[in-house]
Amino acid sequence: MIQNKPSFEKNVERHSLRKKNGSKSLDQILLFGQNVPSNKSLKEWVQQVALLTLPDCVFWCDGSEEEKEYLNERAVAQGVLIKLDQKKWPGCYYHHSNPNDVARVEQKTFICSERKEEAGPTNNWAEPQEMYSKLEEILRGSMKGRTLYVITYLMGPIGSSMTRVGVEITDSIYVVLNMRIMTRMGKVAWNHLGDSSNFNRGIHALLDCNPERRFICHFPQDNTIISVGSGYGGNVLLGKKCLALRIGSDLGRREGWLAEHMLLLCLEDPQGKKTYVAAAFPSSCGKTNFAMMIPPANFEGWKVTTIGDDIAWMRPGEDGRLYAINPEAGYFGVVPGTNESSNWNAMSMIKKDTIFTNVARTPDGDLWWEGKDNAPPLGLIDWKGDLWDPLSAEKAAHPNSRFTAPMKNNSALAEEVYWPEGVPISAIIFGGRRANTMPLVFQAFDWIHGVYMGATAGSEMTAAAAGGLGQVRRDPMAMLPFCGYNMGKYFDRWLQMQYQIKELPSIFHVNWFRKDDEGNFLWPGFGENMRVLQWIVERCQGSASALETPIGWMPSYEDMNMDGIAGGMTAERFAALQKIDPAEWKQELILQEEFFMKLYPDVPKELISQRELLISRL
Ligand code: SAT
Ligand code: MN
Repeated sequence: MIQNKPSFEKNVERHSLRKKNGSKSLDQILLFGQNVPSNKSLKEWVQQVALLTLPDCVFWCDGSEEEKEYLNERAVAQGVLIKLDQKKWPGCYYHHSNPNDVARVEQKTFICSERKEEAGPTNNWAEPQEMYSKLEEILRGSMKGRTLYVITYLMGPIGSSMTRVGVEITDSIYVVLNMRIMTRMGKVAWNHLGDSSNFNRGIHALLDCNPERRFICHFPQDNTIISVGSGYGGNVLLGKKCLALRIGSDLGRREGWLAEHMLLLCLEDPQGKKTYVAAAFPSSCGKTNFAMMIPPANFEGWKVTTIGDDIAWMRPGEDGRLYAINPEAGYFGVVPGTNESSNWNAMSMIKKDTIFTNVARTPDGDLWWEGKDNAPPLGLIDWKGDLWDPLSAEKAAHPNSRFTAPMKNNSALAEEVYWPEGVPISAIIFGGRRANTMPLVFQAFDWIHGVYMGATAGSEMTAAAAGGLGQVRRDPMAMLPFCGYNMGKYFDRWLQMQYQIKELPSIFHVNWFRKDDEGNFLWPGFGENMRVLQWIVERCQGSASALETPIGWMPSYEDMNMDGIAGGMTAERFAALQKIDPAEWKQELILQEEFFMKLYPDVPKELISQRELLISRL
């Protein structure tokens, strides 16, 4: 068991919990932790959950360094984490997940709003009381022999009026250590919460990790989340997709703001002028790489810094502009393909204090993944924990293997990430992974047209969600799996923004993934995406020109800075990248219509007429 007891384990407090009904065992709960917050509603709720789940002890996480050391040791002793070679990977740990539990499960994700129409046709809905009863049965006694951890955390910068408090109860030490990186956790959140009972209530129980008993349920009317049967990030780090997006979008609907699946970056031009950009891409389409981009060598004086890589909360500011914060404090990024040239910043960031999940490792504590700089070392152990055969077709690292790294280790971190009021957004970018149809870049004519572009965006499915790999599906604003209410109403919320904001951001669409007839990518991507960003920024500043086309404003070859681009770029190749193919657009419009039909009758009429206008222009 644990060799070195932390100082606070010596002064364990014994706390008596009297049971209301004569169910077995729990008379005493051990309270770990140097401090316990004084908040009465928080304590009462934790007690209720403990009486239901019957853990051996309750551990109140205070977020201290000492606690982190203790939990890491405890996780290693339990076999949940493997300590990596600390010379090569200081402060880094490794986790194998259950092979049946490696991605978000959208079929098992529910929005349990009071009425089915509130969840809308794109979400799974369940009647809230039925779901509560079912989950209560599943949770009953589920933490026997285990520790119940209480994670009090902030989504948002300290001192921000946008910041929300969440409390996640979990019996997974892996979740605690990840949440510690992904959020501002412990005392800082107790202080922010004070005596208020206004916090998101999240319960997570690992159970036996059985896909049959895996449910990720949201109760927006109660600001509550219950997730059982999974240990995978997106399903169990409840602050992230569950609170910051699904519950968050619903809060935004009621309160007049937007919770978005967007990265946030700051672009500084050689004159020192800063432009803030928000960009929505579906999971595993390169958001983290884009948010940490290093401009090509000849972009002297240009600087990109990261505010967020996954989630943005955006609200109208007093000056009439749209302000955004990143509610998170860390990155949960896809590992395969990360190397010094694809993402130098991420490579240096994940060298310390990082938790790796489902990459490949060696018995002596080194790591490897597909697309890392070096050849696989000998004796590699694959993501499932088996000796890897280099001749086999199996990947050594799971395609959705992840790093969890604190944002403070990102050498390109923008100071603005700590600003309580957030940053004013000038450009919003929508994108997806499309082998055809979608040009490299175009700009919306106006806000409504831009909302239509986002609402009809499609993308090929990736390994971040179980099933459907490679199929194109509509993924409006990259929010299909994350919108906590009726998608048609969500489009309305976007349209409403035009009345709340005086200086509306310009809206763009990008596609880094277009291919030629032989299946080769037409665009080099990664740092070269800076060329597209430059045009976008100059469009916002009114200094770049563009051609009017049926689908929007487009740069000509001359409008783009192609000096020194990797692999070269001829005018012909650029034309292929930007081509508007009538046959492909015909197909696209059919798919859009199918999607709108699915959302009927809640698609705003403005968007239907945008589609008609597009047809007539084409
Ligand atoms: O697994 S997560 O949902 O957190 C990441 C993603 O799919 O975007
Ligand atoms: Mn994401």
